[in-house]
Amino acid sequence: MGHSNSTCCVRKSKTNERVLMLGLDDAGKSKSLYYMKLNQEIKTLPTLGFNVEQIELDRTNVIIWEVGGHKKSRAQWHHYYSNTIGLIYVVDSSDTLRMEESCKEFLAVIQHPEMQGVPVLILANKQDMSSAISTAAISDYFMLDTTLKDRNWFILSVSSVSGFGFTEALTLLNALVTEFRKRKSSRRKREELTEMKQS
Ligand SMILES: Nc1nc2c(ncn2[C@@H]2O[C@H](COP(=O)(O)OP(=O)(O)OP(=O)(O)O)[C@@H](O)[C@H]2O)c(=O)[nH]1
Ligand SMILES: [Mg+2]
Repeated sequence: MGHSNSTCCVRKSKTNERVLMLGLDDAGKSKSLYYMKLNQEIKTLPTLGFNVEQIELDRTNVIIWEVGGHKKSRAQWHHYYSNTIGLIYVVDSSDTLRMEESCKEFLAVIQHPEMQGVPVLILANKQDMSSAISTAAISDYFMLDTTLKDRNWFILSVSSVSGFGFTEALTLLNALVTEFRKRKSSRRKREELTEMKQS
């Protein structure tokens, strides 16, 4: 009898972390979310409000919030920013007419004080379409090397019709949120230490 102090059998439970999925209407956010969750293509309707799904990654359970991308919904995006550990920004790679609009919305999100330093995974979606532009072209358009220089980020070609790219998307998301969580926790420890020294 008695309480075992051994740590060999203690499994750390996974934490639940919030990831935000944004992008213009019709970019393919819902279809991407459910490809990540179910590993299959599903039919979607425009998102009124939000969809929320839990996905189990290697180290973390992420709760992905997909918020509708129509103009009216975009005004609500900021309500979802707090405690976000990762941003998935979905771009319709074939919608060159709205690339500037997408870029403008993207900049507004990443420059918001609550989104400072949050890692970003950009899904260059609809790569199955012949009119799709490349990740390099999107990176140039969004000037990612400059706009995201304060954080970790990746841009990835995907198609939420064929499923191309989603295995890698989950691996990258896992790496991004794990790294960010570690940095957040060591920053918190440093702050606690400073507070203790000052008191
Ligand atoms: N060809 C192609 N069509 C796609 C792809 N992803 C999404 N679509 C289509 O694009 C349309 C919009 O997809 P959704 O996933 O609903 O878009 P959304 O970004 O969630 O849109 P909102 O919720 O309204 O903001 C649907 O007709 C999808 O079938 C893709 O990778 N390839
Ligand atoms: Mg949607």
